[in-house]
Amino acid sequence: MSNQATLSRPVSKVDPFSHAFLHDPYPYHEALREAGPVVWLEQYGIWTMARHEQVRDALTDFQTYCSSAGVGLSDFRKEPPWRPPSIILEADPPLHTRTRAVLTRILSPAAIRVLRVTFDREAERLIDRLVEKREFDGVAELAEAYPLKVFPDAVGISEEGRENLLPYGSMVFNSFGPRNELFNQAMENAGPVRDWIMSKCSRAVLAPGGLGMQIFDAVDAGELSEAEAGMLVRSFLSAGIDTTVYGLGNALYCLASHPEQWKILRENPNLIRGAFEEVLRYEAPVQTFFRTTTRPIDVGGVRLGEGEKVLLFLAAANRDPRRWERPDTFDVRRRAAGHMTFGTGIHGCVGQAVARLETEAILTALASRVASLELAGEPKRRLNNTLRGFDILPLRLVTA
Ligand code: OVV
Repeated sequence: MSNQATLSRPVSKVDPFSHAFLHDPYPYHEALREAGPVVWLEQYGIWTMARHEQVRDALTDFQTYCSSAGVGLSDFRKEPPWRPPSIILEADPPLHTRTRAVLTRILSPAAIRVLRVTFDREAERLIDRLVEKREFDGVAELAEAYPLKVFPDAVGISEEGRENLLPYGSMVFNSFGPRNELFNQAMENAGPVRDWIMSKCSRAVLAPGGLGMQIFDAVDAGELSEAEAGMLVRSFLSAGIDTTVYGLGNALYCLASHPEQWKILRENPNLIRGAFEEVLRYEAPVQTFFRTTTRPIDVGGVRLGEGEKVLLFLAAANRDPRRWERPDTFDVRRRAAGHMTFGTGIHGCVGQAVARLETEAILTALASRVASLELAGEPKRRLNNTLRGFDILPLRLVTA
């Protein structure tokens, strides 16, 4: 006979990867938060956490909630991963500690200050062009165009073939979900896309001085093997593009659809940094990550077993009324620090300063030139098993 906790565990029939959920997740988030501190998803036979306290606690307890069994639905101990696991994202200490130290150094505040010069100049150039154009697609012409220029340049990869970067990101982030239609679509051209990515990860093809070559410098210093360095370049190319594309797109959407908030930013450009944090809280470009339990654990009176998958709803934690006042209000003056979109703990986003740099560069260039930022048509969503954002975002810029 099952024990009391098992009998009383909260359950839900929702599919967090269905089109209905991905189109408008917020009512489902609320239902999952209200169902309990941890909820059993019958459809997948996994747990989920949607409250801020439990999501944060799980992310902080890397010994109980491990990453080495994969941070998607698939359990690497039960089925082979679709690609060799990331040696930072899908790793636990001590491997994670060693690889993380290298990327933390390469993405340090001093390194970001060096990047800022180029990132600001490229943002100004692009915004000048778009201001002249007046109407354009905020996804293809801005949210994609800018990260696809500045980040691969910073890593130091060739111009040729960069059109493979977004399809690869789509593969990576859809693969954290179930083998559904979104996954299958993303994987349609997987072979050539994966081969191109891997061909860009070796010492021989990376520009001297770039973020990629700096990883290989750590080989010479005895911190990594040559193969590990290539795998960390792969991590840059996996994690560094789509995340910022969706984040920048969501920032443009939030500001275009809240004109009073855009006005506040124009009048107080010092609020731009906090405004991006609010975008990340309110429309999280990364909605979820999984962990796997390494031992039985009690969560708010509910017993989880060992080796169980737990879906952490970062985006639901970001709107938990237990943590936030007026959680469903987009407010650029809010103190949004504490949102879970970059995660937290030892796996907290190592590239978050690059993400902030990119968005601040674009929003600063916009705020100094543009009086109004308007939707010029109906935005269209691009669904993804992990990411939330747009396929098309018609925008109109009116100069000051
Ligand atoms: C944070 C993140 C997302 C996707 C891929 C990776 C990391 C990676 O390390 O490959």
